[in-house]
Amino acid sequence: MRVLLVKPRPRLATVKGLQRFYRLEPLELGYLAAVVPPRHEVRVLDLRLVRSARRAFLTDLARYTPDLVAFTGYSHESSEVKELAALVRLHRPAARIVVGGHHATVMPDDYDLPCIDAIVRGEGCGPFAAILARIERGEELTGIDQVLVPGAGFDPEAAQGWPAFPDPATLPIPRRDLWDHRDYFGVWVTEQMPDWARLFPPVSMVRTSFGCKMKCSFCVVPHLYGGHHRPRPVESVVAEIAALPTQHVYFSDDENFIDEAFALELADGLARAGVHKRYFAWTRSTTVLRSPELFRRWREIGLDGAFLGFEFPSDEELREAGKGATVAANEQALDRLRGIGVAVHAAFMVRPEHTEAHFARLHAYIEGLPPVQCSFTVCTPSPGTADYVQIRASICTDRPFDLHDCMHPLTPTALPLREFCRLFARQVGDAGRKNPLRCEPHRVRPWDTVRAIGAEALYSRAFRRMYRDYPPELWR
Ligand code: B12
Ligand code: SF4
Repeated sequence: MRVLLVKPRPRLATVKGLQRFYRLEPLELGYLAAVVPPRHEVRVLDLRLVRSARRAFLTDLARYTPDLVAFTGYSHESSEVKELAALVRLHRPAARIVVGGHHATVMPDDYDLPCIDAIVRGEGCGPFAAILARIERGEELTGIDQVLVPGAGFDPEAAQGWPAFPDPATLPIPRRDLWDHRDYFGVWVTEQMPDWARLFPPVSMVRTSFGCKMKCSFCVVPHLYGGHHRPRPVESVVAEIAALPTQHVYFSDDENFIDEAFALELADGLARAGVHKRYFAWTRSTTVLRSPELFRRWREIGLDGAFLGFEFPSDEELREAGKGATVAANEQALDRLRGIGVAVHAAFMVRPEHTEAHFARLHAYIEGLPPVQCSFTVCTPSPGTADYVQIRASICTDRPFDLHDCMHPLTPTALPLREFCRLFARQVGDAGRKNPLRCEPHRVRPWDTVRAIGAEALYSRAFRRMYRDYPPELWR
């Protein structure tokens, strides 16, 4: 069999803007490829890499003539996935079509369509291997764990609840030989950035664990993994990192250090194996404050940067969001990380109901912080959660999944939408000036400077024009 694994090209300018800073490996497809037996051929088609996604897709379909086409997709990519699946049905009617990924997990019924043969929820390796085996034997795809079959057999009951995650020790090492690692990069800002350091080095993505033990009310992760944090075996992660073709590693974990014992063991394992790489990881302020030694250890072995969810500039809002942290804790964590030489990427959220006064307060708060990279999202409940069901009646667009990038407000904004977008874009632009690269003198490669300025301009424009993604009657 010939198996084609496809990562769609996003449509939203906001996501395309983000991709100018981070275009990370299609790791999910590397995992799936790893369970395809060697007797079959497998190919990864990453449509983010091409200018004309449709043309590239149709060309690949005609040349590679796959027997099975499998798509991954976030919610904002779901319409694109459906259209590509319909093209497969039209041009290669005999090929089987499988969808998986985040949208399939949270909203499987949205993929209950005649152009799709199987919808996989949750971790895909086991179900995908089972699907391949069934197709090879010419059998039906019904009755496989975590797999829903569209059409008359679609089981709405099975689409409820959250799929169980397998033992992380059973997962394969992703196949990175199916893409060119030089196509993937991330903006790499460090404290005391060395002169002429590469700003956009090639980056690999590695998952060391699933889930998070915390239960922030706005976050889908506690739903996805049942409130558990499940690490992979340390030896397997060390071997994977040691074999990476890149020096820079972006961890795709939800919280890398929440299990202190595991994180320490991993740091020691990497050090013992003589692995010298640079790392970027996601964490929370309470973890940083609880485990200062752990972060010192990680700094020693190469931790350059950490993503820290500040979320809101007031304790009241943090309490309401169930974040379990305070403004003071966030600031202390920032100081502590900077103090040991770890650059912080502080993430903030705004809410659709925010007024000019909220934006002004957020602005003033960020102005008062020491040099720090900042990013912003709009707090939007995740499809598939009870919070989402609650807001569903007030969703202000008829295509909420297409706009679910955590940057487009889904419910009516208190400010006129165009004004909301203007203030949001201004906040993004102004916060750019807090970036350590801008605040402290560094010699940056000229081409990297041009690239960063261009990326920032496009990103900011995407936010300013975000209102155009809604019907005109909502703009004012
Ligand atoms: C790391 C990460 C990122 C990274 C890298 C993403 C990338 N690959 O380019 C960065 C920071 C760049 C990023 C960006 C964004 N992200 Co993000 N990200 C994550 C995070 C934390 C982990 C995703 C990951 O890569 N996991 C590792 C891989 C191996 O696991 P996986 O993707 O789950 O894949 C497994 C299964 O899903 C399944 N599977 C996947 N595809 C398929 C396909 C088939 C056929 C089958 C059978 C199975 C299958 O098997 C896979 C193998 O194990 C998740 C949260 C989470 N825990 O899921 C959010 C998350 C996926 N991101 C999200 C969003 C919204 C975004 C952004 C739009 C912007 C934003 N505001 O954060 C952008 C969009 C990027 C894009 N290109 O579209 C949302 C998606 C919500 C939704 N309903 O779609 C999530 C869930 C977080 C959230 N806020 O709710 N993200
Ligand atoms: S700490 Fe982060 S990953 Fe964990 S529940 Fe809160 S927001 Fe989600």
